Amino acid sequence: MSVDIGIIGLAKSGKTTIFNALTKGKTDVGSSAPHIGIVKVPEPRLKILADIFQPKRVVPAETRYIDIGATTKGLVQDKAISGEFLSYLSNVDALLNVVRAFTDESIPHVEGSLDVERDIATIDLELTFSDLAIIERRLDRIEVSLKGAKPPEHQGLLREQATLMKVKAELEKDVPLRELKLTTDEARTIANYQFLTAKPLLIVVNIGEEQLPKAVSLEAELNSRHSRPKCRIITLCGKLEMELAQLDDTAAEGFRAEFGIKESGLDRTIKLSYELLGLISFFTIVSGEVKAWSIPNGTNAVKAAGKIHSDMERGFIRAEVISYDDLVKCSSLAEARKKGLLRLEGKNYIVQDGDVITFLFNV
Ligand SMILES: Nc1nc2c(ncn2[C@@H]2O[C@H](COP(=O)(O)OP(=O)(O)OP(=O)(O)O)[C@@H](O)[C@H]2O)c(=O)[nH]1
Ligand SMILES: [Mg+2]
Repeated sequence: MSVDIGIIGLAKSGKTTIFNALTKGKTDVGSSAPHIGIVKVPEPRLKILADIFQPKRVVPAETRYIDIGATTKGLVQDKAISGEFLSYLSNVDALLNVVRAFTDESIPHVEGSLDVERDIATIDLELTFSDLAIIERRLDRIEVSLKGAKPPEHQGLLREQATLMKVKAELEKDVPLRELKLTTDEARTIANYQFLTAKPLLIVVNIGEEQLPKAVSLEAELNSRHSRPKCRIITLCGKLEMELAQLDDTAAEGFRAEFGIKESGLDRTIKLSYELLGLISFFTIVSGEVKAWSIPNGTNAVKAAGKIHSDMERGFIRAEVISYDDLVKCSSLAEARKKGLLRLEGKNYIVQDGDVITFLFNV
């Protein structure tokens, strides 16, 4: 299963531009159908491993970005996100809200003026409305079901009702679900609904080229105001990043230096989404291929094997593991083996970021 990130935002905030930059794509800006693009997760350790192993192929981990092409007008229907967009959004793992900060007389802002804080709040409110609408519908249905329910079912319905009432009260106080501390039981109930305010949120403030010199201080200021759980904020210039994404790496590096941009805005966005989702990387080196894989922090070895192939999960025997740092120090697996740095781990071993793993399995 891939990691999916849904791009949202007000009309003409630069969603498709940033989608193109991230995916190095050439989708027409202005076109509105949902677009799906694959992004390779930047991973400097892959290059070092490739230098050591000289593989035939290097395969980075991937994240999917989905530009659902919705605007506020399309998004809000009876104060709730309409069905078609909601079906895309409820399946993503995180949301990326593009907020316009660039000025351009020829592209009127939907709200008539530029106001980053207002636009962030508008989208937050939309997500909240969407969740509240789902909760209200479900509460109505529970009310009806309770009338005819037998005791065991009755209990379950009452528990669900209590959980939904609790989160509804929080949403009404403008607290997104991602910030709530829930019991395991409550969290399980909530997970079934795939609420939008429960998803980690990355806010991308899309600045104009003329604002680039102030980008760092602007970002620090925004961060101080928006440092909330499971939420990150970043500034980047969508238009410039989209242009740079079409160049080769060396040329792009040169332009970045000219603009005083230290690190690619896209690499930062991808890394932040990764962090926000609590993802880590492990590596495999098999038949001439060095590959990186993404898994949620806390995944055990057998589940990690399943990420590669369901057969490997089913027939899992053992995992032979070495940390990236140890491997780099030894500069070959044979040398690491001699030094006793390769460990044999079982199903329940919790995979660590940077582990290099060989899975042993039955088919
Ligand atoms: N000057 C400037 N223009 C930008 C920037 N980002 C996007 N634009 C322009 O703003 C317009 C809208 O950009 P899109 O990427 O299509 O925005 P969108 O949010 O996908 O728009 P809709 O899908 O129609 O809601 C286009 O003409 C872009 O070229 C930027 O950083 N600077
Ligand atoms: Mg668009």
